[in-house]
Amino acid sequence: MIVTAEKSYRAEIGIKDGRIAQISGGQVSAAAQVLDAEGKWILPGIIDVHTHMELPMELATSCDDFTTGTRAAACGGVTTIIDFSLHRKGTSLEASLRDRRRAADGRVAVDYGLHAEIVEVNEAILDEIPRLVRDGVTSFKLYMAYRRDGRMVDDGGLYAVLKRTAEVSGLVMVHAENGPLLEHLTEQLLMDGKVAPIFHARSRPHQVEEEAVRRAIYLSRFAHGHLYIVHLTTSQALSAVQETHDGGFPVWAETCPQYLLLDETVYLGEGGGDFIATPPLRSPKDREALWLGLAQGGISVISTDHCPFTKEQKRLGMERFDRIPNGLPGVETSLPLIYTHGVYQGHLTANQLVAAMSANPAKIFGLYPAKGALEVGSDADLVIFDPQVEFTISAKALHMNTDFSPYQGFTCRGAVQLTMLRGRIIAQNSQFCGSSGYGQFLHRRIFEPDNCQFWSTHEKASSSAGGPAGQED
Ligand code: DUC
Ligand code: ZN
Repeated sequence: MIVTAEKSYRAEIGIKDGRIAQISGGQVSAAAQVLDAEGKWILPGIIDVHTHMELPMELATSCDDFTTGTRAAACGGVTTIIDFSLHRKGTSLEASLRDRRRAADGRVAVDYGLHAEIVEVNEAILDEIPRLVRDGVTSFKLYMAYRRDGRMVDDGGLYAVLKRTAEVSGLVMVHAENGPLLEHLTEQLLMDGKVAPIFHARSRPHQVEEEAVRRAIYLSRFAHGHLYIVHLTTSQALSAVQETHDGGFPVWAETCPQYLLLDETVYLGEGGGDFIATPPLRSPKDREALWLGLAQGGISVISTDHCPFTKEQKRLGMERFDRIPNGLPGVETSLPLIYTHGVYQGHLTANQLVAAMSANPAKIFGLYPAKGALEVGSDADLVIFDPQVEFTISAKALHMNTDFSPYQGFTCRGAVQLTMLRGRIIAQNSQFCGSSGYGQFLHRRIFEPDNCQFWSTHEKASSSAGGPAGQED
């Protein structure tokens, strides 16, 4: 069963020279090797557009490097990641991209792209934007928080980048949290001796996110910009996005498995600090709103914000919630988790899963239809997925370079059986069998907003949205 963003149907796929050469109702012509996928689904490879391999933070560096992280990605059905350059004040965007490519090239097991991070805005930086877009780096990431780390940009800087980027058909991604507000709330909590992990959530209540999302949208409208909100987590912020769509202005939003599956009560349990991520985990009500947002099209993408730390690394900051390295592992587990909790439990159709995890990211980030599609001419990036298999997540059995999984003990229905990248099998039955360095850097095309207004074609979600069988047409 071939499952794309548009439809599910039975067919055979023929692959030649790393690309899909044929899709037919009957047997494909003379093949050197035949893979039997009877009873299984074939999905386009998952595209995770938000990962942080080897990201240095105040007390620790995220513990997957480009080698381990992309091997784990392959085992999880991910064939493309988009990570970030690490921009520092006083340096050029181009230099930071060069450095990051040096860290990744020759080590990545899946194809990859880079978003250009911008932590300082001036004329020289703005002048780099058109050059980068021309060279295939078409998306730029800005932070409205993280002042202490020197990453926060102010509203003037955000406006300027939105404007310049839209002029050359690029896309601006924002981490939308009000930095000064959350710093104030954090100080107040610390002064009151409130240092436990749950206060991470209290220091960043939904107002911190909603205000920043609304402000970013406001600035984007003023600048005629192209805005993509990373890791959206609350019903209030989602309403801001939906109101903007209803008003006829486009804005794109992603969420992540942790915000769909977990809630803030984990901060109260033993090892609560291990779950610290930014934004924080939210309420069960928010989780429901996010699933609905995905089904109705307000949220276009599921990425992971993969940023793993070991338990030992997390413990480095354990005495104070704001010191704990923030981030969660996720690149390897996203597909089975979203299948189980999204499709099998009826929040999404199988086609909506493929849209959010493969086709939409490919369209938004300039990779479609080479990636994100199963069409003649597309790269043969695909997953053979067995929707019947059950397994229980255990950090020990995963390939990510951490001893912690936020989903430890979760039972999944549906497993990745095989991952193929440009015609080559890179993982099979949870074993990596690709090679580091086979992954290629992707020069991406410009952003085309008219091809990405997914919410306008979405049907309103109904109780029949999902189900184990998916949608066959
Ligand atoms: N959030 C995280 O949890 N980790 C890395 C960066 C981010 O924004
Ligand atoms: Zn992130």
